[in-house]
Formats: sequence, structure tokens, C-alpha cells
Amino acid sequence: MRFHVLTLFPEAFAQPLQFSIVARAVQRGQINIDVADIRDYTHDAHGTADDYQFGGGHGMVMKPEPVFEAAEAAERAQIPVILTTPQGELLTQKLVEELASSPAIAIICGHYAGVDERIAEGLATRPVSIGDYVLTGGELPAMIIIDAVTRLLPGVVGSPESVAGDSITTGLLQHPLYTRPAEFRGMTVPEVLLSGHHAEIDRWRRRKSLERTLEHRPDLLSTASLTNDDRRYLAG
Ligand code: 6GU
Repeated sequence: MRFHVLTLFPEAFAQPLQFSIVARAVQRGQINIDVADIRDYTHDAHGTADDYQFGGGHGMVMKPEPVFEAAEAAERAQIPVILTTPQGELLTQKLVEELASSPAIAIICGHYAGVDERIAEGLATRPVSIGDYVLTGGELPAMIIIDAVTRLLPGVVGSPESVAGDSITTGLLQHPLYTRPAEFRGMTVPEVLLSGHHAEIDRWRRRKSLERTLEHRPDLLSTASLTNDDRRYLAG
């Protein structure tokens, strides 16, 4: 999988992706992250990539020419071209799965007040937002997209079950996890997890997932596949 990142701040990508699972995926050649500096595709002495907006108003706008040229230099094939923008489609695990099925994706990192609409119209195919809050730029969203897509690629995460059983994928939040010691500063691990009764453990985990989802993300419950037992537990 190849990620083409187009950004005004390539230095932002130097460190953050060089640890843990994404770094290992790069080392193993499972992914490539090509970072292009949009400013390299400007044609004036100052490297001007932004300009005032037509019609007036606060904030600069990213010019179309350098972004188009950077994209054209990066990839010729038809691949998804993401534009990071608070005006985009919300990034969900479903969208991440869709992106992970592509051999390559390009990500244009929006900045300043936004980008010239012709970038959205004539270049980007997927405007994507990572949530209902406003960031200063699209670099962190790009890294989030790369991280979420990378962990779905075959062989990147150790066990396929840990990817298939993801909270969100199943429509439920993950149950609590514990490791040793069994008692820590007076806080104990729930007895059932030490019992060795696998059916009981499964039931406890399921109920904790249901409780947490009901408390923090009741909106997810409509997409989860619930048993009659689950429904009774939630109602009770
Ligand atoms: Cl993709 N970009 C910016 N600038 N802010 C955001 C966002 C993206 N997603 C949520 N907020």
C-alpha cells in the first residue's frame, strides 16, 4: 500500500510515523509513505502556496496550481484522492476499510482557512473529516488515516482476530482489559476473569461491552448485531 501525502509541512511527518506498528510496516515494505512538499510545485521566488479569497473575508486559501501539480507528479493511476477538511465525510471504520482495499491513496492536507474549491471539484475524490472539532491543519488527520488504514492491511497487526473483533467493527465498545498483578493499589481484577470459566468470561465481557456502549456511544447500538439476551440485558 502506498500513501502519497501532499502537504505544506512535510517536516510534520518526519517523526510521528516512526514508532511501533506503522514504523514496522514501513520497514517490512508493507506500506510506503511518500511525502511531497506542495511548495516545491510553486513557481514564484517566494514559494507562494496561498492567497487572499475572492469576495473578501478572513483567512488565506490554498491555491489550486501547486496542489494539482504535486498530485500529478505523485501518481498517474486512478486512486482515491482524499482531501482533509472539516467539511468532509466523517472518517469511520467502514471508510477506513474501503480505503484499505485500494493499492494506493493520496492525501491532500488542507491548511489555512481552506483550499480553493477547484481542488475539491477537480482533484480530490473523497473529502474527509476526522470529527466534529476544528484543527489547524490536515497533517494530523492524514496521519490518523494512515494509521487506521495500515493496521487493517494483511500481516501488519499480529493476530487477524484482534482486527476482526475491533470495537466499532462489531458495533460495540471493547470490554475492560486487565493484566498482572491481580491486585494493584487496592484495585482488584474482577473475580470471573481469574476463574477459568470461559463461558462466564465471555458473558461478563459481552455485558461490559454493552454497558460501555450504552453509556458512551448509544448511537452505535443501532448498528450492532444484538442477541435477545443482549436486548434483555440492556433493557434491564
Ligand atoms: Cl480533516 N481538518 C481540519 N483542519 N480540521 C478538522 C478535520 C480535518 N477533521 C476534523 N477537524
